[in-house]
Amino acid sequence: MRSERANEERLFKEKLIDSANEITLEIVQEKAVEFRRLLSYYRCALMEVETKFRVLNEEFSLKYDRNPISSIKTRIKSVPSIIEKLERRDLAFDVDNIENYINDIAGIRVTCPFPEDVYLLAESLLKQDDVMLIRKKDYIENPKENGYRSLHLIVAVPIYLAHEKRLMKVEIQLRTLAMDFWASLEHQLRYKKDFDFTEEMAKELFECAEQSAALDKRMGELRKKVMSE
Ligand code: 0O2
Repeated sequence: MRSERANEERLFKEKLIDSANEITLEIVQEKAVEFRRLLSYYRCALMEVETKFRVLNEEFSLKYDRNPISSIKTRIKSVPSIIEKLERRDLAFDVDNIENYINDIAGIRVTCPFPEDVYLLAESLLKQDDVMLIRKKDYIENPKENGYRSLHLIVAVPIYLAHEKRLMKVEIQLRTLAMDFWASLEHQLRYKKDFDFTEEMAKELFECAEQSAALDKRMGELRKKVMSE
């Protein structure tokens, strides 16, 4: 049942994106200047947050002689995805709507070797007095039904322009290498075009997520032993 619904949702999403492509040019041209300016603010916010993580990585590598960050990826949501999300919420394509109602225009994904690193980084970032937490979803403590794990934070950070300071929202996804491996492959498999994802396959993926979480736990325990030597 669940996989049927997922397929229906996928088809619906593809249709929406197709129709969005047709109207994208027209809409974006009409609001090109303000829209491009807004996206540039989000890019600045991503630079700010990425730097904060790089600074933390530097500090922890000096202090503990190892890096809590394996990789950092940033992305700005694509125009068709922005339009799709607005349409899903019955909102017009408008910079105010985008800023007020869409939290993941700017996204940053940080992967870490161990689950402890995820929480250490999140805690250190949220302690900073220019980082405001808007929403937190802990899919590590409470994994999604399909097995997905990650710590999601929506934060607002200031960007300093020539004549003003603006608060911009950024979605942060923190996860271990194992969680990232699972999520990347799950995404590839689930959204493969013209393919019916069966219930059996969903079960198999869920079991892979459980095994991957068990591996994270074992590696974490091993790390503790090594560090206490
Ligand atoms: P993309 O291209 O990665 O950005 P909201 O954004 O608040 O409206 P929601 O559902 O509350 O929507 O957000 P949530 O649960 O915090 O998750 C959003 C993002 O997390 C997704 O973004 C994915 O990147 C990731 N994610 C969530 N669930 C899954 C999952 O089951 N599998 C995988 N592989 N990734 C997941 P987008 O918008 O889907 O796409």
